[in-house]
Amino acid sequence: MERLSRRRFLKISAATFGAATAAAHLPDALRAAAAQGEKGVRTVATFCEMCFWRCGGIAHVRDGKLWKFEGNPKDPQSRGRLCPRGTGAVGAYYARDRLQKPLVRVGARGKEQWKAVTWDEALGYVAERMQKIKAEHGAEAIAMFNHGIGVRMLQHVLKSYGCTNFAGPSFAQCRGPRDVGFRLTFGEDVGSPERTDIENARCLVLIGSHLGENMHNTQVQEFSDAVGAGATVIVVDPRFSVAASKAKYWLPIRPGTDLALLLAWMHVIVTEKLYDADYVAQHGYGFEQFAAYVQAFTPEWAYPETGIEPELIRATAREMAQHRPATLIHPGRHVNWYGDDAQRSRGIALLNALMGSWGRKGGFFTPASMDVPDYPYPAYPKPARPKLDNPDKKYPFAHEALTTGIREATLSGKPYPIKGWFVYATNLLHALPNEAETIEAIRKLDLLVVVDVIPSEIAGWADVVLPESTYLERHDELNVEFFKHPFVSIRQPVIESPHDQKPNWWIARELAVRLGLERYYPWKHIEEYLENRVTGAGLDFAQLKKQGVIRGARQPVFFDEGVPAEFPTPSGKIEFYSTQLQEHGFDPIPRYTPPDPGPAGSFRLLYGRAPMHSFSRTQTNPLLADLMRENVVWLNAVAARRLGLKHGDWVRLRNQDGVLSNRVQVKATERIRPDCVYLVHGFGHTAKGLRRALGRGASDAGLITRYKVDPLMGGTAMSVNFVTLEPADAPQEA
Ligand SMILES: Nc1nc2c(c(=O)[nH]1)N[C@H]1C(S)=C(S)[C@@H](COP(=O)(O)OP(=O)(O)OC[C@H]3O[C@@H](n4cnc5c(=O)[nH]c(N)nc54)[C@H](O)[C@@H]3O)O[C@H]1N2
Ligand SMILES: Nc1nc2c(c(=O)[nH]1)N[C@H]1C(S)=C(S)[C@@H](COP(=O)(O)OP(=O)(O)OC[C@H]3O[C@@H](n4cnc5c(=O)[nH]c(N)nc54)[C@H](O)[C@@H]3O)O[C@H]1N2
Ligand code: SF4
Ligand SMILES: [Mo]
Repeated sequence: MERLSRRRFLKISAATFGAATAAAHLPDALRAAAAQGEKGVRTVATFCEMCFWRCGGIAHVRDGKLWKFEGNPKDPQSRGRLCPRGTGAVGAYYARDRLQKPLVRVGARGKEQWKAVTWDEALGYVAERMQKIKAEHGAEAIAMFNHGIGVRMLQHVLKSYGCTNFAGPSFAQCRGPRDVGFRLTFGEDVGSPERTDIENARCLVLIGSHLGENMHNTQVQEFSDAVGAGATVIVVDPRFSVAASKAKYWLPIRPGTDLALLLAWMHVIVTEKLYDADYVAQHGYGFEQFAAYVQAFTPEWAYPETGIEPELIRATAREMAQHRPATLIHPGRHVNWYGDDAQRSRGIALLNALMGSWGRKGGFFTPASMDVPDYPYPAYPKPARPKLDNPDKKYPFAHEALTTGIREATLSGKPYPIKGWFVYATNLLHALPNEAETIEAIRKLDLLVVVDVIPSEIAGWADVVLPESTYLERHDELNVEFFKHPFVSIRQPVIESPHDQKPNWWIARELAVRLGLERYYPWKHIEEYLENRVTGAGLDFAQLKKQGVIRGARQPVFFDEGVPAEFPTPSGKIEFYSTQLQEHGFDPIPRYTPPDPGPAGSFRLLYGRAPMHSFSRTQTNPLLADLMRENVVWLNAVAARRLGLKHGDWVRLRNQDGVLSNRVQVKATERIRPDCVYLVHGFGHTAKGLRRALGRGASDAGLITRYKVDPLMGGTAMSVNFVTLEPADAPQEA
């Protein structure tokens, strides 16, 4: 789950409105509307879940049929506009490849042979298996993998049951290293949504962050505002990304050498005294050691590493300094690349510190949230054993649970056995590196339950598959976001589920009843839960349901506006030199290690996003598949010629361990360096039920058999795989 943990927030009390009205339960209203043969247009305000940004939108139903989903102008994240994926919401509802009924496995695991059962049978079976695992191994032996806001409700039942091992790929496979690097430096995370003030930046530096392909909505809109206002954009990427096409400088860096560039930039800025000296003097700790350390890393030193000309390094460093403090070196989000990722992120944090951009307009703001009380649940039982994803704090700076740590423990049975996995909204076979390891871990289980909306690869390995209603068909936990503008938003059903799908809260509650945990459910319908929280905050529940979002008053978010400049690090300052790292035997100031060049004649495999798809979840969405049916492999045009390949030729990729991909077309282009190739993530599906996507494109995940683990925080770096290209036959035309 993309949540913030220990960040300082400006909590505000919401304005008090009139007493809330008891609401009609929308599902009943929907059923009534449908039964009467609904006519005309009806709208419902809710929020998107095509990714984790949670944009507010307005769904339109016309003559009883789901028609369209548009941005909600009241919502500060969507600002009235959705990204291409968000507008594809309707396709998630109409997709023919949806899970329709609960399924229980009949064949061998992974064979995708099922018996359709009733919810009562499915949940009864799950409850019985859970009780058995608890009796034999303890409740901690059931772990949960999860992603997205929907999981809160299922976590509640599992925590009530005594489970303690919960993890999502958003930490060890996504933003973890970045949040650790920034925490070590400023004492706080970057968070999600990121606390970046892109709209006011005068100079924006994007290191791999491919905004425009990475479609996180507010960031893309702010990026376009900043470009429109004449901000200088500097893009560092081995590939000429969409963002690079808007940039004044494109630095086509040799993959894996960004820390060398960062050190050289800091060298220029320190030796030419271009940094914000007052800010550094007032807030910095260990600057002298840092300044002495960066002396060695001249642009000439960095040149053979990065391939970036020394004069270009100098020019870009000076350009950054010219616009400070409104110079934002974007921290990125998916940063699990090479294994030194937390230290590279720390390098980015330090460069921002030199610019004085933390806490400043055009840099990083301090997010604010509405003060919405939790639901007054009874206390959870105390787990008998501690979490096992990071035993003995092997990764001392991991501040969230590690998915891959749970996988490892499942494989080894240590420090205690894990016998059950509950998987909610994460396709582990595409999300975790090394599929074979995941499958081996699954083989050790007594129970694998998957809650999904489509028959994904991970669902294919389940013992029980529970079909969830898509987000336009359900309520969810409230979205109390930490953002530049404090707000609360609500998800509510727009239309009934087309088959026997159920929402997460219903599944969780029904499971609780079967586990004898009713006492943890003082409410019967989620609206009671939501109303309790919303009215507890002094907000009008009816108004929230009508508008979809309630905004609080804008609060100070910058130091200049009165936010105290506090840094919850051990020194209470911005740590140019980290004694914490030193005490744990790590480099107190980031050290560069050159990346492994890989086998001769092979290309480093890089991957990223396409604007119209989210991970591995949207390829069966008819609307989004129409925009991009399969991925292609980006290959440098000169390298292609050398290999005798033309644009449009079909190839398969073979990785260093012999794994062969599905066939994919070559995109021969000058827009990528000759030492790497690039795939959009999420394609190359193998699950039989994903008829629209099956066998289309190549899976980056399948080729990521190797990964490097970040020693600070346990993140799994995945850009350490190499491929060669083999000619393949073109597919037969249908
Ligand atoms: N459309 C769409 N948007 C999304 C998502 C989605 O699924 N679909 N997912 C969202 C999520 S959860 C995340 S985490 C973000 C991820 O998006 P980002 O954080 O922006 O990016 P990454 O996926 O880390 O990086 C991909 C880019 O890094 C470049 N790159 C690869 N190796 C290197 C290198 O060594 N150095 C440098 N400087 N660049 C390199 C690639 O060429 C590519 O342009 O996207 C978010 N936005
Ligand atoms: N090889 C490779 N691995 C990666 C990445 C990469 O770029 N390449 N990116 C990494 C990053 S940044 C991230 S954040 C993670 C993302 O990892 P995941 O969040 O696991 O992403 P998805 O592949 O979209 O898998 C989501 C699953 O949830 C299901 N789902 C979608 N909506 C719902 C819903 O409403 N309810 C339920 N119950 N299920 C739903 C989808 O059908 C799908 O099976 O992956 C990481 N791993
Ligand atoms: S960024 Fe796009 S997909 Fe993500 S929540 Fe917003 S509209 Fe939906
Ligand atoms: Mo991510």
